[in-house]
Amino acid sequence: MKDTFYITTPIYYVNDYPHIGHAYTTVAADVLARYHRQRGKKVHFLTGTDEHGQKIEKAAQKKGESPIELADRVVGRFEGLWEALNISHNDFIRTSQDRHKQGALDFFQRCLDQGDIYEGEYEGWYSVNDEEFLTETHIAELGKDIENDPNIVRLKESTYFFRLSKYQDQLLQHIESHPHFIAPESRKNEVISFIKQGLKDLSISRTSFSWGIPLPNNSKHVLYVWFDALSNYITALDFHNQGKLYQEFWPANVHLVGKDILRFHAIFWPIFLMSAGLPLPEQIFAHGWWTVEGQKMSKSKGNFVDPFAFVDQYGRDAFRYFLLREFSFGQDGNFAQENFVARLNADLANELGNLVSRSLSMLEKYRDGKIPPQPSSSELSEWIAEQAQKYQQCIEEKKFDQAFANIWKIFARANQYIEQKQPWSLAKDPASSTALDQVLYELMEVIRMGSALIYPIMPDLSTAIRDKLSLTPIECTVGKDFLTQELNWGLSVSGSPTKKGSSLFMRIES
Ligand code: ME8
Repeated sequence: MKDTFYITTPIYYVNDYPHIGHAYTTVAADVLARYHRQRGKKVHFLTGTDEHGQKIEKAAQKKGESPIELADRVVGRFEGLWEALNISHNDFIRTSQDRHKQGALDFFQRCLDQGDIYEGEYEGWYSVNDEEFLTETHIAELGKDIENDPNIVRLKESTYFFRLSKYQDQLLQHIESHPHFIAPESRKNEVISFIKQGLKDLSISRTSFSWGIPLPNNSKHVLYVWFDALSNYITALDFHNQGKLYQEFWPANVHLVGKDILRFHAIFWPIFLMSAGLPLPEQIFAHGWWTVEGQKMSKSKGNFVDPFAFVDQYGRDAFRYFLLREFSFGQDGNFAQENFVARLNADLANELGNLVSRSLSMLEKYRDGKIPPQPSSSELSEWIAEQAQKYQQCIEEKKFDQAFANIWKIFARANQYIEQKQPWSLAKDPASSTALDQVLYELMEVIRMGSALIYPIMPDLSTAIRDKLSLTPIECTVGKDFLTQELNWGLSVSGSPTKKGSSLFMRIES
């Protein structure tokens, strides 16, 4: 098994402030990064910002500042959000950095040397918002009104084209022979049918504005922003120097993206890589789209969900959990305040919060807060091991909602176990002392294992629970599968002190 894991998010445009959609992809990547670290892999987790192009230039002009001033200002907002959400990225790339510009040009040069780039003239439509060349069919598909859409412009400019068409068959073969290359399956089928309609050569340089990376062979041109942006996945690994990171981590294990930018990642990016003679990433996973209270988020509606506000009010772990638990990764979903509150109350306050607080209260009351002796057998251990196995399989397949549902089955079962065993009755009869020890020990084991299972999604909570059990936080050591170790039954040490402390979650009154 490969002992490294390289995961990326899209690099986000700096024309706007981050919202729930950006948080979604980045939290998902963080969960996978933490999960693999916890299992002993050497992880590299990259995120960053996409700062060049016409869209950014235009946004800066509107605000009366230079593009780099705009980028410098907005980038702090993204970095601040990742800190607020406890994102554990190893690197943050900005496409305005020299390391990126050098690497992007090396990448371009390789394709040029390969004979895949030729000079010509592009005449047609361009969406500044999506930084995308549009065909008439595409415009019709999107239902755009060219005449009245200020973001769609007519271009007629000299350009360098990339021979996409040359790689069409090779790409289809790659997709067929690597069944997990594009996921989920439904998205893969969309990409395949798009390719089969025939790929047109792609314009990869622009001349009608200047905010970009000038081409080495013709400085009147700047690199098309998507060629520039996609190359971040290797430039951040010190591709320019063929450095240690590049050697160690390329090809990526997974590029997480939203469905809006799948074509760029599943068609352009692999083809550029083929041309440059570089290996392709293992997987491109496209997740679905959030709407808010049933509506698309937009500036005109002013309905962006601000992640900072939710983190401030409900805590970062609760927000992280909600994002990935609410609907399956790959599908579209809707954000409704009411569902957010209901989810937090049911899963966090009632199921998990209650389990921890009543178990530790009973331990305090009946056993002076000390973990009882380990029983000779366990009623729950086998079943829990099965659920934990299912959880791991779901995480590996990026089925986050199901993964967490499996953990919550364990908590629900433990709560039922309390009802069934009635420790308060056992405590009344000295002859039931061993039976009571067993119940309390089993509960401590569930909570201990639970703290390891929830670590990737709720790292603070994991640490807080472990602290109550006098356990150190989850270890992430390369080469050591800490999760598997923690899932062994019987690691709670008899006589260890526990502390009930304050509640983990308070019910939210709507
Ligand atoms: O496209 N629901 O950047 P971007 C879910 N710079 N996810 C959403 C979302 C929503 N409503 N809105 C945004 C770009 N996202 C390019 C990428 S990569 C080489 C260059 C997330 O700032 C989702 O991941 O428009 C989507 O793909 C990404 O933000 C787009 O971010």
